[in-house]
Amino acid sequence: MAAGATRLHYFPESGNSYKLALMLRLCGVAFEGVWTDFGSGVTRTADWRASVNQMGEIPVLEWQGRSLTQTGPILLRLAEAYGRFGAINDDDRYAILRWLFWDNHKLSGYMAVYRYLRAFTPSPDEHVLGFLRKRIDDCLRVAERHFETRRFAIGDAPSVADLSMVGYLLFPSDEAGYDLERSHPAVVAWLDRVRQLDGWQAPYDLLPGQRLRRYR
Ligand SMILES: N[C@@H](CCC(=O)N[C@@H](CS)C(=O)NCC(=O)O)C(=O)O
Repeated sequence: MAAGATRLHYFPESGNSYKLALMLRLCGVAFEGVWTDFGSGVTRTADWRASVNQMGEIPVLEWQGRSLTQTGPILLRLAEAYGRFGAINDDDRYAILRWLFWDNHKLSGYMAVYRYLRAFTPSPDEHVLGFLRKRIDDCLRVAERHFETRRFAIGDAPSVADLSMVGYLLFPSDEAGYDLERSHPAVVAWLDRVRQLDGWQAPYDLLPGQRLRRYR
């Protein structure tokens, strides 16, 4: 294995960071967290973009001497490297990619923006929140149907697709304001199965440090 510490650039509220932290934790890989002052806008500065991530996004994973961004391909790479939560055949590979793309575009994509605006900004536009909420409702409907008949995203075994899709659903429910217990029992049962994976930890336990100001 190439030299170099495993370091995760994160902020505690980042569900995308949680996806990688959870994967590393479940694979038994120790990592150093690099708390990033997202709230102050550091990821928007030209300096940070030039030196850490040209895309201006958290998370960034320093791993085996490389600097990696975008959780989807990172999760696939870690799965390959550690032999956990990956595909065992071409159909699985396709299924994992299918749900990773869906999650990035839809479930996590909308949930991340909605929760951030709702809980961590002082005066979010109610029309924007309403639009996002409708999109999330539809995503959760898709997930609910899916988990009525499956234990995990692509079948009986957990994969990186699950670790991506749970990214924003395991934070305290008052942040996004969804009472999934009441509205989405199959999603909750799936989240419980993920919680039971050996080594599982909740987001704020895995990603400690100074928090963003809460407005709601
Ligand atoms: N598709 C990216 C999403 C990363 C992302 O959107 N990260 C958020 C924080 S959790 C961010 O840095 N947003 C800044 C922005 O969109 O300007 C991934 O999977 O890594």
